[in-house]
Amino acid sequence: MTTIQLPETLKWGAATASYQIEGAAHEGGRTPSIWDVFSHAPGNVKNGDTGDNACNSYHKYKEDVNHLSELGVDQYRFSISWSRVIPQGRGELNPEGIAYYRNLIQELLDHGIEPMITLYHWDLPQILQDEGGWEARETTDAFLAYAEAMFKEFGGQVKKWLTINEPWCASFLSNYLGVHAPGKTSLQAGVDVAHHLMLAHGKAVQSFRELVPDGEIGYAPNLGWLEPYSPSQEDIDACKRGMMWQKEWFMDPVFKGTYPETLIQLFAEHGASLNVEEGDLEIISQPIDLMGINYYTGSLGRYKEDGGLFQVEEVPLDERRTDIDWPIYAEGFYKALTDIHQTYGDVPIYITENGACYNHGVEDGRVYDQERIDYLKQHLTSLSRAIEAGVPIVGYIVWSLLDNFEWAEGYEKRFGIIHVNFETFERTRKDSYYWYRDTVNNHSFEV
Ligand code: IFM
Repeated sequence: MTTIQLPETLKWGAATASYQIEGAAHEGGRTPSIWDVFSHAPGNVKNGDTGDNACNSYHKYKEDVNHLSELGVDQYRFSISWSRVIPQGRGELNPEGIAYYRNLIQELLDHGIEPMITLYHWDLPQILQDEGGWEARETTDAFLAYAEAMFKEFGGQVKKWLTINEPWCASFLSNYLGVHAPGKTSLQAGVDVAHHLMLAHGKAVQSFRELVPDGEIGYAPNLGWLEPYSPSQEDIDACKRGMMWQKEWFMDPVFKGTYPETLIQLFAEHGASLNVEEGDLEIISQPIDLMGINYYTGSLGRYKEDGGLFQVEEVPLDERRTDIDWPIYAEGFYKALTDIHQTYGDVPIYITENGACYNHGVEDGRVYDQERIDYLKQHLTSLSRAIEAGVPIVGYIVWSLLDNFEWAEGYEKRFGIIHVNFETFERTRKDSYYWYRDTVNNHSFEV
């Protein structure tokens, strides 16, 4: 047995997102988001699942905060449903929506848990989608107004903020690959949405400085790791191109004020142009206070002539995969973190998401999810090595507190450390909940 010791100063947390847990889709003055419309259209989500009820956290938030409190975490990362607080997308605030988040925040603070708010975790009000959604530049101003309203409402109590969750998913996965809402399949739409999300991020950061001067703000891109299949230059270059789509495309504009030329050209070869107006990159490259990283998986990458846009195919490292079929690659977590540090410097890093999908059910009141514990141990070991290597990691936030609506996969895929019965909404703490509680309390675990 070896003890993995993590710094006493490391902040621990658990994360969720509004559409995935709240339910109450038609209550409290909320209007539909793009995910309501997308999930209700046949064929988009497995088993026809929707987020109408999700975990019913809208009504059960006090119970959820109690689970967090007994878990012993320092922070809870949740997102605000834009269409719950501003039902028309722009303009008037909805007092019931505001009250819901105000109560949640107060409940957290009363239990000594620091709230961390994500402004955009993919649930754009449908009313704005009908006006062009993120493909329209005007949506960045609607987002700015929404962000400013939230800073004014909650900035007095909430000091940690994230603008956009996983901009790659909200742009390319949703508008080019068509897997997520709004389900488009146009590369041009993907490129436009990606740029507008980053512009919206920059505008919100600018305004945050005035409205919450004592707060900290960042964003939370997702990152996988591609390890070259062989030392051949072809495989190395293919991996670089593949990584660039998630890494440089979404990080260079923030940290360097540029987009990677290689991808601009590649997109152009496939008929999509990057439309940047004067001043956009200055806005996007506002200094941020914290960098969120969402890491789940990695693979070997091999050059393939007909391997899609980037001519790379993913080759799994071995047979180990989670129940969502994602290869497990904890070494890639270490490599991704040290690589980000080397490329972008000393910005404080939060792991804003890391976790595993295993679909265990409840047996005699217990959930035996040793596989999730193993996954977390492997990834926290990599995290500890990255900290030792000098990467300024300040927090680790597990995904997720609760089993929830896993987007296009519906309710079958379970990421929670707490099991949720989606008919009764009963919560059952999994073995991983107790393991995480001990790890959080001791700042260490055994391997
Ligand atoms: O459930 C999602 C989350 O909303 C964003 N990051 C990845 C998670 C697992 O797929």
